Amino acid sequence: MNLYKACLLIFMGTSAFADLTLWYNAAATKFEEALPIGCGRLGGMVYGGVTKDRISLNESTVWNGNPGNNNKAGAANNLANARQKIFAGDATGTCSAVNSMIGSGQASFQPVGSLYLEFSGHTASNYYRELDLKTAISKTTYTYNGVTYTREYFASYPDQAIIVRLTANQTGTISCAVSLDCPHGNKNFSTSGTDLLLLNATINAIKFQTRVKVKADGGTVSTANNKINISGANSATIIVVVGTNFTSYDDVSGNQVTRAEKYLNDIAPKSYEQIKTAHVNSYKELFDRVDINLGTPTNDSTVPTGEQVKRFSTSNDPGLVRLHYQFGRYLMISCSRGESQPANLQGIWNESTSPMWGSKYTININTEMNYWMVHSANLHECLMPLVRKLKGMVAPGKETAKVHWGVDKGWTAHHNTDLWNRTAPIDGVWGFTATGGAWLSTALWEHYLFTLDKDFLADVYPVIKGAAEFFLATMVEEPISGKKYLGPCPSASPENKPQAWNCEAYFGATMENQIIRDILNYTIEASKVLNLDSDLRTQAEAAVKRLPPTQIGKYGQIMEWFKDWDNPNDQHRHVSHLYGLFPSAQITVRGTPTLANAAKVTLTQRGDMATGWSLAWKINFWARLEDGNHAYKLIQMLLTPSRTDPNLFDEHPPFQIDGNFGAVSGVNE
Ligand code: FUC
Repeated sequence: MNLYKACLLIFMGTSAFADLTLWYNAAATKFEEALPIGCGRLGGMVYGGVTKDRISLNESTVWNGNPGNNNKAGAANNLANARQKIFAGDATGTCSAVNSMIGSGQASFQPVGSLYLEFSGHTASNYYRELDLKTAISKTTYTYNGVTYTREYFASYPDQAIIVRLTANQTGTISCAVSLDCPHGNKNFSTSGTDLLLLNATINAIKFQTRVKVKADGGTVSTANNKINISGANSATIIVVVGTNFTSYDDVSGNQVTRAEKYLNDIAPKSYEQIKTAHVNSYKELFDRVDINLGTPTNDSTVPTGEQVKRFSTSNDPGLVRLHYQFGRYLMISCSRGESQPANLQGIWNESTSPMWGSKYTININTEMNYWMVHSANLHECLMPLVRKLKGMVAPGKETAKVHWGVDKGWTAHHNTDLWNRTAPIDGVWGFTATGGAWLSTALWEHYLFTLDKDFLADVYPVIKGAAEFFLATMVEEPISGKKYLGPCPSASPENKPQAWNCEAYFGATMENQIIRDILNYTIEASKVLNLDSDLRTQAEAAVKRLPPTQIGKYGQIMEWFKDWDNPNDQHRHVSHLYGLFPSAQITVRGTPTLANAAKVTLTQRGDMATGWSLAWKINFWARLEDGNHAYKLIQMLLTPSRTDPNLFDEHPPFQIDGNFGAVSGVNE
């Protein structure tokens, strides 16, 4: 134990260094060092600054944009032409036809602003900051002028509020100015009475209100210049709530003011201890279900968490793998719960008004990866925000099926969606995969397999069935192989392009065939469980038999495309054609050893090094191939500063949460 830590142990009591704690001896200077708290709908990033603390705030429905679709009118008129060009072997013609079928853009997830706490004149000795995963409480403590100050921060699910608690070991020493900022143009700050601060803001269709209330013991509380001033208090509790007008993807008629008011009125009479106890109990109900023992931690946990990441390549500390694993479970509980929106690319933690990829839902891998772990890590309740979203995507997805694919059966979503449940293909030909909705829907069947909850299955069956019906209505017979396979067309392998064809779109990309196989089979199975739709079942059974099989190419690899176009030097981050190996189970070491060997060839050709989420996917692949050493090698590549931040956020780069969640799934595998 080093001297610094020994001092702190005496200073704080032993709990500070108990396990499952992220800890630091300096305030965060950037997002990647700040500590995330969240209760599903609300998120905060805690910086722990001494003279000026900052908690940046998010609410899961604060997005830009407006309700409405992003379909391109008349897109389906180009479909026959695109297919004709594909079957005529005209790549240029294919790309130009598919290009004319791309819809318009999508909205992006937006910050609410930040809460600031100013402690004029403070400097710190014995500074310490932590996030305790066992309680979901972050803490900052330091000594100034002989007084030890402590701040606790958490986001309460039962009370739907972010709480900051200020205490000190001497009475009457807490003085602090509390304020808000907001990066949006259309906003208004005000105060009410002596203890309430309000922010009203509008971003396109979304209106939100933030309310900050201070309750102090002793001293005085007053308002001036849009700040709440606490002076000479013994302790103080700061309560932050946010209400928005968002009701559903097509309804923004809610009242943000009455919602914010209600959250605050409900929590106002409660004591800090009551609020904290309710929070801890509700969190532990989910978190405490799972722990993992990977061996005795090395004494590496005597250095701050960011240092542990730096040292992992030599320390191989099982304690850090466990911490990272449990941090992933913590993040899921904190960003996908109850009435919240599902975890987006950054979970719920975003400070930028122009975040990378809109901090939205990329559904050609990333959102699915977020949720791989919910069942295996025993957090199945956390799937519910995604379940609700999927139900809400059916109607927009039916419209996209009509406008882009000319069918009035089923629903589809392409490679991205947003708060408004937009489902059209966007960005370019490389985004032309119609299996986004079907892939997401596989999580619904998986939920049934884990819970055997028939009521749940009956409730979500229209989503699963609709995803299958779309393909039954749109798949075409190919005249290329002589085998008359039935498959999706045009079809792309996410974001990758075969050099030999020079267009992303073709017939029957392997991943799309595999996803369709799953969604048809799940529909067949679900219809049997529920004793429904025997005609549809017969149709699906016939179609499954005609899907192109997963093929092995000239290098012994799994073929990414319908033709043997793979380049053995292609190190593309998407390994889409191994969907069949993971998350699906179409390729297994014992069931389909030849395909499993081919998957190994593909993974070897693709190489190990990749973006954060791609590394995480590869952990799952190698685990499924029953090669634990290779899976561990990828964990080593992930737990390094270029891929794991000091706060353990995964780096694509930039921060993208799928790598955190995908790694949890990988450890479970
Ligand atoms: C897909 C990936 C990128 C990134 C983005 C959010 O487009 O190919 O690497 O993760 O999603």
